Amino acid sequence: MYIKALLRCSGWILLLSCLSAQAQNQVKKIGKVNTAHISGQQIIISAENAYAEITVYSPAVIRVRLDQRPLTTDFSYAVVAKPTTTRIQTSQNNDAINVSTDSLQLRIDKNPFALHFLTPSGEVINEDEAGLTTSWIGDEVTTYKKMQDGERFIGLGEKTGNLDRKGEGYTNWNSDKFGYATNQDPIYATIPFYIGIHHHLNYGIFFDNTFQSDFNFGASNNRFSSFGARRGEMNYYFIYHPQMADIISSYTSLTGRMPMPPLWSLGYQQNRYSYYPDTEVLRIAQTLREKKIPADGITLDIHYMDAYKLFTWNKSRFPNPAQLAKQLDNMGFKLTVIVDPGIKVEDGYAAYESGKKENIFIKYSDGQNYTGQVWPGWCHFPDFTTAKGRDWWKWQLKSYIHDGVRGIWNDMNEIATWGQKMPDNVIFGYEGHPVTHQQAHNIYGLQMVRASYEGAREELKKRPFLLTRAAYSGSQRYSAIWTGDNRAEEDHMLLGVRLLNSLGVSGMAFSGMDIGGFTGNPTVSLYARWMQIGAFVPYFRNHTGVNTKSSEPWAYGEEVLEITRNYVNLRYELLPYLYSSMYEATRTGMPVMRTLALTNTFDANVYDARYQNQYGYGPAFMIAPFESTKEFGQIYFPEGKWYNLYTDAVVNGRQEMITPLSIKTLPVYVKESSIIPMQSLIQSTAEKPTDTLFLHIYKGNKPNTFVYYEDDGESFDNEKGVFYQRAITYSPAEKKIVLDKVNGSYPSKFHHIQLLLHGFDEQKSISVNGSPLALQANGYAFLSPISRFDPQGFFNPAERCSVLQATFENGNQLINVDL
Ligand code: NBV
Repeated sequence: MYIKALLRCSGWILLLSCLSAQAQNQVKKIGKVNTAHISGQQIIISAENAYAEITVYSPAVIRVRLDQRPLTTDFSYAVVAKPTTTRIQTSQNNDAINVSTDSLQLRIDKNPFALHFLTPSGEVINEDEAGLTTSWIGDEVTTYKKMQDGERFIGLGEKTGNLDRKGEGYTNWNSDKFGYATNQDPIYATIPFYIGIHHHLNYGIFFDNTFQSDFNFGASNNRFSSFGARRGEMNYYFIYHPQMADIISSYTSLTGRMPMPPLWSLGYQQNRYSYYPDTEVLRIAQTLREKKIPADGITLDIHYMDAYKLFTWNKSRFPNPAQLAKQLDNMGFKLTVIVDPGIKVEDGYAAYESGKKENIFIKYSDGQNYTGQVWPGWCHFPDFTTAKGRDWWKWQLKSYIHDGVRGIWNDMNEIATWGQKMPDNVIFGYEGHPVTHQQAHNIYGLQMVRASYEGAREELKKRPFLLTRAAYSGSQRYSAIWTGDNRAEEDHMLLGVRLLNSLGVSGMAFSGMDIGGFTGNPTVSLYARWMQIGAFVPYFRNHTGVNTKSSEPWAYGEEVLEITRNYVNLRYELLPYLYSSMYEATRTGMPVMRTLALTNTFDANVYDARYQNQYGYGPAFMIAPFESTKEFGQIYFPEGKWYNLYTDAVVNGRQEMITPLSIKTLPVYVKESSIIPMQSLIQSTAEKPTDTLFLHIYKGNKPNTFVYYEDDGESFDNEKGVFYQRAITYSPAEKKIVLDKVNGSYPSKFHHIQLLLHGFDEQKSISVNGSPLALQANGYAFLSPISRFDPQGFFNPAERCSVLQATFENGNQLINVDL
């Protein structure tokens, strides 16, 4: 009897579990809309198999939430914006609900549920693929979008491969990938935001789901693009603007923008894994000064610690860190140190004891602290998803700031552990709503840099510099990012350019790569070319792995030293331009490194494999990077007129050109009508330039405005209006250059302005606020000749730019220059 009952019962259990296993293996669709309520800017839908909430965030941004369970209040580490009051129109009939803003329309089909995003005039921007729309397989959710004719895809942050991601698929799961291959995926960061481009339209989609996610841009299918995640809600923001720059601006208004970085972090940074002891660090600093390579930073890698134990110093290598930091500071260098999240499990080790006592480590589901192995051995890891964990970290971090450290380099925060298989049943506090590793993994790095930034900022009371390897959307609010353990190979250098360009369109404006390559040793020419490119990336740091050759600028011979000096010098002379471009990133999210697709979105050539590495450095420059082994390079010049930086020779746009290459110069071009502020050469940002701002203007046919920005470069007074900001406008039609009146209360360090006019050959004089001023001819050179090595030279000193120049006083009032 008992056995019979048991058998019957187990049969039921078997049947039920069989049914549920079957359901897990079915594709479940949303089905028909049962009810739809329009309430203000929100539409709440209950459908056959799912629930939806659609919210208008702004005229250009609509959020879509879908789940199999009723939707409740949710939470995001990435999104910092709330919906803004937006004028919308809605209507509803049996077939559809229509929503329109001033910028776009959304049609929600009712049977079955499907979304269509349209321009105000009714063109399809993006729509669900009929028949597939959004569906679930078990808990895994995916949204399928119709692949539009000729559609291209860019973005998704730090993803390898081509600029145009069409035909590829990608996974987001922050991963430590030492010496990654040029097509490896995933690597360190998750930025689930991409831009789709077709038929003169472009749009952005930000899929805010932190579980492992997958994007498919037509990989192994010819029907759809899709995005989905292992679990969690379908939760995306649809963004439409006619211009890509505005899409990036809307995306960064959702996820936040970078704060103004400390000026020193834009100078050259020297690093290796690892410089020690302290005398070696000082020797490197001293040699940079002696060899006249301008530099601002030295970074200490893991060997500064005692047995890799965080928040300690190896006392035999660094007996007096505060004194070292002071000595470096006196020489114009700032110190950055690496921090890893792993806290060594060792009785008596202060950070371990205190972390244990404060109970701030992540735990298995049974409450035991999770232990994983990293550099110091077995470690526990702080829970950065709780205020308590972050506060603990902030408090620990203060010791570095006390010692004079100004930069915090956050490594291994994917979390990376030996074995690379952190268990899923590790629990994270998630601001009071505990979740598993599956949900917290991709945001661990983001929360770590949040804690590091806040801790350093609180203690320093000035701008700290933060660098991170792992990231999620929103990391830009706290930290710069670098692309991890690249290889000292030609194709890796070019991949690095694409990674940074992609990070740029994905909201991460402050980025860098290991210049020179992390694993292996670059050839002499590769080193030289990489250093040239480095001068045109936002975070310019030379770094190399343990057991590699020395990688300082003098390690590759005299000629390379001169080449490097030339470009680092140029970097420093261009700091007013770079700083202003960074300011633009803080205001609008516009990256400093700009794929040509950003402003030439519908020009097929910019996606061509031959030209996809070309990029803009701020609004004025186009860099054409090539392998150092090439003797000729084919360059595409997009629409407009382009000046060769070194000679001022003009090339008309919309054409390809083959140009001879030399390792002495990196091909750099300046867009017509550009406005480029420069300063005299300094050896570090601690040194003051002369009090003349050199303002280069390139003759062109297009009106152009550049917003010039200055502040003290280190404090937060800029947040209180203590800055110097002025729009500089060049209007070719009116033959005018206008320096608008200054905003802000910071006094400029430049009392004079020297105008340098490129391409204005006929001009004899100008008038400044009505007073005539004669122009002087000048042979201007952006680089010094490397004459010793090439007397007749590729870079011929005779081939200088012929500029006309005049100097006048700088003041805060409007300055009107008539040409
Ligand atoms: O801390 C050592 C390295 C560091 O130099 C590198 O930049 C990081 O990406 N770190 C990884 C640890 C592991 C290196 C094999």
